[in-house]
Amino acid sequence: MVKHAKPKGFYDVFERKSQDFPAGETTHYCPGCGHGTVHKLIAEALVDMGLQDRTIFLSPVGCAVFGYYYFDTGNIQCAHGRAPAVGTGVARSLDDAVVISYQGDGDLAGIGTAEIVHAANRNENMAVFFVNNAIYGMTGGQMAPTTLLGQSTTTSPLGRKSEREGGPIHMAEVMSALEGPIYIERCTLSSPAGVMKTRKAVRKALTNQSEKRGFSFVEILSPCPVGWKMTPVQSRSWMASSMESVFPVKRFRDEEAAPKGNGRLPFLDDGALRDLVGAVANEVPTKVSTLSQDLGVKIAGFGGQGVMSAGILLANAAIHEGLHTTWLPSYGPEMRGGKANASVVLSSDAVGSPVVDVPQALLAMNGPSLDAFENHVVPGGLVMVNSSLISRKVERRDVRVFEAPVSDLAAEAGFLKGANIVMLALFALESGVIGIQTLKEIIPKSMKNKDLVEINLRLVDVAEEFHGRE
Ligand SMILES: Cc1ncc(C[n+]2csc(CCOP(=O)(O)OP(=O)(O)O)c2C)c(N)n1
Ligand code: SF4
Repeated sequence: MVKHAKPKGFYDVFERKSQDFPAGETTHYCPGCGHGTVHKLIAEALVDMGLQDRTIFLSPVGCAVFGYYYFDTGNIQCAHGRAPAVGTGVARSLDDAVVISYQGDGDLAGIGTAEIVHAANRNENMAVFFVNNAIYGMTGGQMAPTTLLGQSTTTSPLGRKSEREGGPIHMAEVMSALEGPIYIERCTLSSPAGVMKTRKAVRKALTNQSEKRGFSFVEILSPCPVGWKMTPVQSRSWMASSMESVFPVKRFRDEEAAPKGNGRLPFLDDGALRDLVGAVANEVPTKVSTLSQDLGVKIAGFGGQGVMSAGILLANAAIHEGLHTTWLPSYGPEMRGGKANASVVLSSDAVGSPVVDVPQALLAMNGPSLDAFENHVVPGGLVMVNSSLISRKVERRDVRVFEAPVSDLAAEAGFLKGANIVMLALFALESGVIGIQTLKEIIPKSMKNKDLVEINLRLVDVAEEFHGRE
């Protein structure tokens, strides 16, 4: 008896799947579907090649959306068509990762066309397995970019016609028009021989990926018996008789000489990043602060109030104190005078996400900012209010409120534009998150316009005096 074992690249029991389906030992794919075959080829190869622990498998939107139910690897389920963008981020931040972008034809050649073209053009370090079944399987058999001329689908019931729907897109050929990719091959699952060739192509792409040679693209013609309304056997014959003449099975490119090692440049190495951030980041931290939890700060106002530069100063001050930090600007659609806010995260450890949806502290420079973010502040958080421009009171009873007429204080000192500095200095004093002395040290180093250093330092003194009086 021949016993076909499940590759160790899969989980023994598909526990996640069993939440939705009764059996946890089989996949959700229809009988005769090519996804199962391609999954198996990948899972076996990962184990045989010792790559499982390094692999990040990117599943698409499409029938393979639940790839993470099955592959016992790192997994990320990506938004429709966006796996190459996610893969770019993974490949560029984890040097050792084996990045697999697994995509259907709707995902890769429809909604994600731009993503795949640009990732390929940049020769990103990833292996792309493009499962071309000439139809949108998951959503019930609509026409895909790769649907053949004459093929009827639920949205091309009369058969695809080039004058009406355009012709099928040949993605391996599109890839071949780009200089980036190092390996491009089209394979087919129509016969056992085709499956064996696909097996080789999968391994070749994974070898390239494990050696960090660059971008590999394997298009796999794959049956969708259910979407095609055929039996599994009929679907194989149709692939051989129809699909393969439209999509010739061949190797388009194999740059065996592509250098090993991570040929891609990092976006910024540490040194360049430090230069960009400015002199501040090149300094040894003055003290090493610790925070018991990540602190999200939202500084909000209208364009021109300096909320972005206040955010940068806060981030620089945090770096100066040995903390990790991120700064994320958000602008309204207007060029000037629109809404603007800066999200700053301070942490004792690497920051997971720069997004601040639920701030621990809100620095509201004007009324609309308080209106927009008051309710987002965590209970027990701090709300700092520019009472020069905000006449209403904070309605929340579960937050700490500190009001200060920061615009008036800045104007009285002769520099209205420095209201942001007064606000930031008051935040430092009120929260204790960064030292006021740190702020004073950072201002001369961070400000490009040296003429403004003196007045901004005076504004910190103004804030100290005000805080002392309160
Ligand atoms: C942004 C977005 N648009 C559309 C959809 C609906 N949708 C889900 S899967 C799919 C097509 C999948 O087809 P394909 O990539 O060929 O994969 P298959 O299911 O055939 O394996 C579409 C259009 C979606 N989920 N999200
Ligand atoms: S609909 Fe088609 S692609 Fe989706 S699981 Fe079924 S056979 Fe496979």
